[in-house]
Amino acid sequence: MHPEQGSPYDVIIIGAGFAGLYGVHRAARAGLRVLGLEAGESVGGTWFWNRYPGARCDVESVDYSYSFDEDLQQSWTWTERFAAQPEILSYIDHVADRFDLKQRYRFGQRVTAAHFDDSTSTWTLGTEAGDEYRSRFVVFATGCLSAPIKPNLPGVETFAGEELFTAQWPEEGVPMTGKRVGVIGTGSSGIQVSPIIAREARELTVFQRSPNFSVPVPNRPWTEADQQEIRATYRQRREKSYYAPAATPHAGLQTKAVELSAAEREEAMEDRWNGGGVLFNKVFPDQNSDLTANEFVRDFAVAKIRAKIDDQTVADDLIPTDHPIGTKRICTDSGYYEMFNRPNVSLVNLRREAIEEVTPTGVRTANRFIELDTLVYATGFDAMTGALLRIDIRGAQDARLGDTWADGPVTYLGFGIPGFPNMFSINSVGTPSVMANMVLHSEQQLDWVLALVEHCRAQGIQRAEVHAEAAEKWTDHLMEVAEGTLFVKANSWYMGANVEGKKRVFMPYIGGFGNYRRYCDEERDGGYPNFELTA
Ligand code: N01
Repeated sequence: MHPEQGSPYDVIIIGAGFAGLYGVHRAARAGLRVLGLEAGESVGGTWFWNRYPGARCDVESVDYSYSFDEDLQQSWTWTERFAAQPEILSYIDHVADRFDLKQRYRFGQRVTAAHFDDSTSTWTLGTEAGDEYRSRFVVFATGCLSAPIKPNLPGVETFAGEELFTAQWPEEGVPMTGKRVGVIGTGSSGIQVSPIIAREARELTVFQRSPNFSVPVPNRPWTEADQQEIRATYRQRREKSYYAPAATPHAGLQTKAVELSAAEREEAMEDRWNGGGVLFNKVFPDQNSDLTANEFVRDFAVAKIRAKIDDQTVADDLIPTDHPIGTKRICTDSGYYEMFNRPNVSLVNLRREAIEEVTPTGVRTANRFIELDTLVYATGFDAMTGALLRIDIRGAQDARLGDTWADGPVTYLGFGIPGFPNMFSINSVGTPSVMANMVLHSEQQLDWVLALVEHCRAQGIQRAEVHAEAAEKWTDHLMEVAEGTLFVKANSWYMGANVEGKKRVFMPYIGGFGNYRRYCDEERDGGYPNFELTA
């Protein structure tokens, strides 16, 4: 290790995505001695890594952007209703330059170890490059979906063709013309990338283990009139979002599906389907808790999907039957189902014919051998806990986070973990995060954590640690809220079900961003009653 000289930082923030970047800005503005560490070579986080063609956000661009600076908000112009990855990345880059944040970061520094020193109440962080940094507080803004998984298929290392990951797509892009391409995985990433590949490739084979529901993204350029309207009403838009269930200004219907007439339900679903993005998951207030309400939504979606596909036997394979609609993340696509009408695209249903092995030249299933030049893995992430647990994190008395969380993750409001003083995790287990607009969520998270850091500095507090009972209570509450919904019925990544051996617990807080925010406000305004603050 090469320890950095000098006194420890007040706070080190790991990650240069939406959360980390805002945190570094917010901390610097508060006069804290702050350092950012980032594994990538530049800013962007999720949007730095996930450069696959077709990557696009499912929250409207004007909402999925920072609100902390009115000049920034008024001066940036989003070109499309749902922004694509290059535009989001250039926005993040613009923010980093505008607030001069890159100079506060060390890039290419993947943190591999974080150890707390009981005697000095400081953290020492070690990186893959062999460098070492010390800080009073550490903030893990390491992302919810940032630890990609490569499936453990027989022969997977032998493939001699081109191997690509949606989560680590080459910056320079990859030509697909004339190639025989296989895509493994039909979650949001696979569903977005496949139609683009299909347009170029000689042949595309989609390997599907579980189908997902997808809603078409009704993208369009913002017009000049839209731009003016957005600028004039931005503040109100944000005010509506700050305590809204999903941190966007869109409120769902208040009337339960079961209390509406068939015609009213149909109209509401048509409206939300056309609205696109993740909104279709929130047509009715009882849709995610009542199976009858959920069935209305499901039947509507199934009819829409069937209408797009010529061959109804292919449609049978593409329509999920194993989970209530929305209990796995609803995907958003541009021509996914229609793609299966193309002569160069075929679907392999792995439930009927599992992959037996990957060979140097292709994939062998139970029924056939498919020759491939390129194999794309869109196989998901060790969500929410993966990025933290891939780091050797040791808290007070050398306790390992992996051991502490062996029976499932325990946090208080997502931020605090008992036994891990002066450490905060952001957008973590126990927060609405993935269920909400991540950008406003990230602002809320960093505002809260850095207010606590500032409080500690002002009061001469050297050690802040959450009480174990508070974390247990919050974790129980989290599960209790989830158990009142249909979400616990699906084998989703929300439940940790996509990772072998991972404890099955519902990880996000499903009680809504506004409610969650009120809990956080109460803790802060009450002087942090659930934290042990030691001078
Ligand atoms: O990952 P996923 P993702 N053999 O876990 C399959 C966000 N996001 O990267 O379901 C064969 O959803 C796996 O099959 P199964 C969004 O929150 C948003 O697509 O485990 N298949 C599944 O089909 C999203 O939910 C956007 O049976 C294997 C797929 O791989 C989250 O990120 C865009 C396999 C993984 O799907 C994750 O999405 C992209 C194996 N061994 C991402 N292992 C937007 O639109 C795994 N699979 C904003």
